[in-house]
Amino acid sequence: MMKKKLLDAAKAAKISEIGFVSAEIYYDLGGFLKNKVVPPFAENDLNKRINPFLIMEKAKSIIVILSSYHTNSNGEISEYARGKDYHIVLKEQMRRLINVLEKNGYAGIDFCDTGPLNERYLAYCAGLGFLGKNGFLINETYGSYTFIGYIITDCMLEAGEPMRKSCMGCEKCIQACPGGALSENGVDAQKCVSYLTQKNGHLTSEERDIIYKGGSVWGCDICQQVCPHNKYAEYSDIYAFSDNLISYYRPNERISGRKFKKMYKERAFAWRGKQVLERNYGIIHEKKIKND
Ligand code: B12
Ligand code: SF4
Ligand code: SF4
Repeated sequence: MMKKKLLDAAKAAKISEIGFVSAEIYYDLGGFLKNKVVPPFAENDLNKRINPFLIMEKAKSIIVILSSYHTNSNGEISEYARGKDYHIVLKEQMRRLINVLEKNGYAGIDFCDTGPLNERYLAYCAGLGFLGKNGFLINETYGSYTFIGYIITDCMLEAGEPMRKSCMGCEKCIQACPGGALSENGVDAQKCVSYLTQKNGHLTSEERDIIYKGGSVWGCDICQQVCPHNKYAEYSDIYAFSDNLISYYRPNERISGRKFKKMYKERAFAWRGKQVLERNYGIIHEKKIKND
């Protein structure tokens, strides 16, 4: 009954996929994470990363959503950041599910990207996809071009089944990665273009070189572009991700840092500010400029 209502609301909100996980302490994830370096932007406290009861004491289930952002576009801004900021979009989508929960006397707390639990793990457990050697949760319809969000709720919902399969294992992603960030151990964030284009402060010459090789002013899509599982990935039908795209950024001296923030306040590429973006632009275009 509740599931049907949630599935209907998810369809109306254009959520690409929805799944369910039981709320428990995820000891298997804990064992996996304890041997990994905590990457920048991730929660440091291992207990918080595996325990949903620290967020909602009476949690029974977790609703996991995928929202596809793939479009037929090219550019120097990574695909995930070309449309409206995904934090805003998924929050709005999840609000519609929380309304259904609340109308029926239940509570829901939503997260996308910034919460402590590991989102790829939750999506995997919910049966929404399998894991790639590039680190991604790969969905059979939308490939890896999806954002993940989750709602912790006190409503009991029957959990899904993990797919228990993994990617084709061709290793094209490992070979193509410009920073050599991918290995059997997963992603080394310190060598990942995506992280380096978001890093502020000083960059070493090696780090600048990795950004140059990546050729992107923000984020990186290379390990997704080469993946055979993305060959037939469906395009997004979520208007916020398919329309009004910004795929290139050019430095503009006439725009102040404050104006930049205002202009791009709903864009995920703008959170580090104008200087970082223009630094990246300089790095990827510097050789071209020198040769002109
Ligand atoms: C920190 C972070 C980063 C860091 C570090 C990336 C990394 N791979 O660790 C940086 C800045 C580099 C980054 C980059 C990107 N990120 Co990021 N990032 C995160 C964040 C906030 C935490 C990730 C984390 O804890 N990493 C630690 C490692 C160990 O975990 P993991 O790779 O997330 O997932 C592992 C576990 O889930 C485990 N696992 C999965 N299933 C199972 C099952 C069992 C039984 C076990 C034991 C383990 C297990 O295997 C996974 C792969 O190693 C998450 C949001 C979140 N809270 O989860 C988003 C997230 C992973 N990022 C996302 C995206 C979109 C990106 C970029 C594509 C952005 C871009 N285009 O530039 C790149 C992709 C780089 C890559 N190849 O992974 C999406 C991924 C969506 C998807 N379909 O997979 C997420 C989920 C955000 C979101 N809400 O959608 N990111
Ligand atoms: S996002 Fe780019 S740099 Fe990071 S692991 Fe993938 S290919 Fe390598
Ligand atoms: S490129 Fe190959 S090895 Fe990498 S995730 Fe895709 S199928 Fe797996």
